[in-house]
Amino acid sequence: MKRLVLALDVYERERALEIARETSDYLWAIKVNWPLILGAGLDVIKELKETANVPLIADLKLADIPNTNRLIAGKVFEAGADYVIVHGFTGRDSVNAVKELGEVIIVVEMSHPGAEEFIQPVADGLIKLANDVRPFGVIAPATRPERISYIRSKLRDGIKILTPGVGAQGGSAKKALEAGADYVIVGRSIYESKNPREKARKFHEELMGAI
Ligand code: FNU
Repeated sequence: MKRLVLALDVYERERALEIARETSDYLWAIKVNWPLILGAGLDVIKELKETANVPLIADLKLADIPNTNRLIAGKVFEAGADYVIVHGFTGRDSVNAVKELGEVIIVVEMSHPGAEEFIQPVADGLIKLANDVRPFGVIAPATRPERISYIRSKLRDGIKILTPGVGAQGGSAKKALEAGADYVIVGRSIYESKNPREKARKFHEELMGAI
């Protein structure tokens, strides 16, 4: 089973397609975020899917009123995204507006230091929201594996945990998986390396050996 998600945060279409082609053997999915969508346009989603033949996650972290979330998500699913990442703090109507159109992943706790300021204190409420809404998955921080374990202990069975923060942000892929994550998201450690394919292979093997 593949558990690696490539966070493809480059601006250029050609570079994105090349890295996707090189690494796809080791990926469960590719995640695109605003940098690539703004740099290469929404059509890059379909091109990446054709090139890499893996699911595509659109990390837009939608955080708007239901109508605006729906308008944005509609375009992104239509462009070929299989999953859209949404913030949960806007409330269940905003999240459900996206879920009516396709699979969602809800941010429960972010990986950067500032997440301790406002998001971590409300993580329990966001876990409850996820348990009610039943998304495909939630985001939890690889930078704090103990928080992955906590979130896993409260999360309804079947909801996946996807975890960013490995490598460049200091987290360990193996520890994140041992703590209860299902998929590990890695960006800079792969796409900034001299040999992205080899780096992706190493992460894949680390993840295969972890549990
Ligand atoms: P890398 N990301 C994150 N932390 O890093 N979606 C979160 O809490 C979160 C995210 C994304 O550090 C980030 O935007 F909810 O280069 C980037 O696309 O490995 C990727 O995960 C991490 O990239």
